[in-house]
Amino acid sequence: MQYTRALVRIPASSFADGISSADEGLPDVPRAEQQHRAYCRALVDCGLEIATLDPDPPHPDSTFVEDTAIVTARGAIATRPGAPSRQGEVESVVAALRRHYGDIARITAPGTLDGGDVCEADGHFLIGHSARTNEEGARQLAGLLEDLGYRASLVDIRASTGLLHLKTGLSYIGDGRIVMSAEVPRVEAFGPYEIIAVDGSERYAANCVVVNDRMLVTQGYPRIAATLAELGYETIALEMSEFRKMDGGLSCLSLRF
Ligand code: CIR
Repeated sequence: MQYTRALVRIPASSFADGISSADEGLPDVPRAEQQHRAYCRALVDCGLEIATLDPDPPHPDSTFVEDTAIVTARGAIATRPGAPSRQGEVESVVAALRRHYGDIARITAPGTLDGGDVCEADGHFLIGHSARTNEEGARQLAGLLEDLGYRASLVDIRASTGLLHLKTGLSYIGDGRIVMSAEVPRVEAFGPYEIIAVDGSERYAANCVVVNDRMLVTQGYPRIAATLAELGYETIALEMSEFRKMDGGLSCLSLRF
């Protein structure tokens, strides 16, 4: 799908107070802001018009806007994030999306769902059942997507404790291909796809983002970069050190539509 817009949010001054399981130290906020600016420039280079939300200091994880909504060519759905500290991030994103979408459907209690658990592969949505997205949330989303004419499959990743979200471990890169780390269970839902395996030493690089004719990848992962170059993808490598410290990857930093 060709994207024309992206929604992002500048990291908050409180960014270092967010949730993290990474044992990599605290992020440097000015450096995170700098990396975020480079990320936004890359999206502009991919042809997108960017809407930027102001920082939201009461919500330290709010720069990870991907978790708050599912945006598709046919409609948008507001999520109900699994971490209670993140549920207050949703309304300001919904207000911004209203400029582009009519009615925005919602995941409702007791369902929980993080956008990082949702991967669109050309009209088929893979939905991770994770520590953040419960079965009720995943089923609500599948139903809402089916109402929009899409198909959906659930992928249970609860046993893969190294994966915060489904997209921590995989990315759909077009042409029927999924880039995937070894931590993702090889379930039937992946049957139709060609799997591009990410080396164990480069598992963070499994989260990458195709934007129109280019692909955003994380800098510093030469094996997957070489594989993607061989397959003919034009990549833009971005430094993500400060977001990695907070368990975030490239896809988490924007909603693209
Ligand atoms: C969190 O734990 O919610 C944030 N620190 C990281 C969220 C990353 N989001 C994503 O992978 N979609």
